[in-house]
Amino acid sequence: MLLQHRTTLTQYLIEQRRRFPGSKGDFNALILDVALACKAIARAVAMGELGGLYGEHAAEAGGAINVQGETQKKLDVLSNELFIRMNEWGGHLAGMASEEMTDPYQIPANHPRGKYMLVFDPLDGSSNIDVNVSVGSIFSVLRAPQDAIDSGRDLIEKDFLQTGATQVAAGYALYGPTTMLVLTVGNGVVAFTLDPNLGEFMLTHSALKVPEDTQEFAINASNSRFWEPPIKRYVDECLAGKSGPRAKDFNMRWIASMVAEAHRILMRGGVFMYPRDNKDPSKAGRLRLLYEANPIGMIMEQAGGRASTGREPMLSVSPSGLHQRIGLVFGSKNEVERIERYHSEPTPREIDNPLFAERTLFRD
Ligand code: AFP
Repeated sequence: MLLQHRTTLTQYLIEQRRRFPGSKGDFNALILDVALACKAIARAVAMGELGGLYGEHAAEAGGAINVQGETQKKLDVLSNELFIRMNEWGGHLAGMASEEMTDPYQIPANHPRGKYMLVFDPLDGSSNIDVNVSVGSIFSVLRAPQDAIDSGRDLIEKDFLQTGATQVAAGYALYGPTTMLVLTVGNGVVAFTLDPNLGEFMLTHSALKVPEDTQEFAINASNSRFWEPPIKRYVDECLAGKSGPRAKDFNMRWIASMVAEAHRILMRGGVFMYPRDNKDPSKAGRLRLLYEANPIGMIMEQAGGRASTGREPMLSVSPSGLHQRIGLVFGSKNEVERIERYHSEPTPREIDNPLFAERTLFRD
């Protein structure tokens, strides 16, 4: 690969920064620190069993030395530590929040504090680690409240409870056959592929757009008995294919690693559903709003797709808690809008009239 024909992540960020002449470069430096954390996680994931970093068994791996020179840790805990270590010292953050930490992470007193907040799921899909299926990291950048920026005070949960529409940037790293970084800074969606020889993220996809239509849906069908009627109606119509109301056949995918699903949808369209269901009525969904649904939602909307709870746009949801769960539907705009429409209209009662049964000339 000839470097002179490629744009690096650093170059892309500097070119984007020129839109804001007054900016000091803090934001760019933050994104580069996040990218470094993702590169370190990519190396740890790539080591797999050789690094003794696999999921539940890590503790019994005999305490082998991990990539940080510390006692062995589960990979998702190590990924969290990498995000913290790479981002706490730069002076760009007022604080952080992570799926792996109950409370907000306060920037240590020996480091300066900045104006952004970093919210992340350091390793999403980690139940796939031991079976070598793609996993990812998801991150969201918010602006800290002005009083926190002015005073340098510790952050509290409430500071993070901003709607997804206020995100300054969002992205994910995908640890797959290649390591990729997908990013939006509010001006469309771009993707970088890690050149392992240079250790640089190189721009490989600019102006990514989610196709507005699709014939591919993703949902964990084993939960179908718990779905609400609008989701059941949508999936049944997809399964009915050409002979049903959609008059076209659909394909189904379920990787159980949302970052991999999101990337497939970003590249070729599709619709992802992890809806609120009645499997566990105490849970408003499986996925988390602040560090999964909102960042993926910003990426999808910036790429011309759509992200929704099924009933309202994801990015307008007012968060009620740092680890709030929520039902999530995202992907091709026309499909997500159809699902929202099904949630807003009465579900046609089950039509079991024989007149509507499958017609056949051949007796059983
Ligand atoms: P893990 O991080 O626990 O593997 O969960 C992954 C995830 O949050 C998301 O990435 C998947 O889309 C979803 O859960 C898979 O859920 P099911 O295991 O219920 O299919």
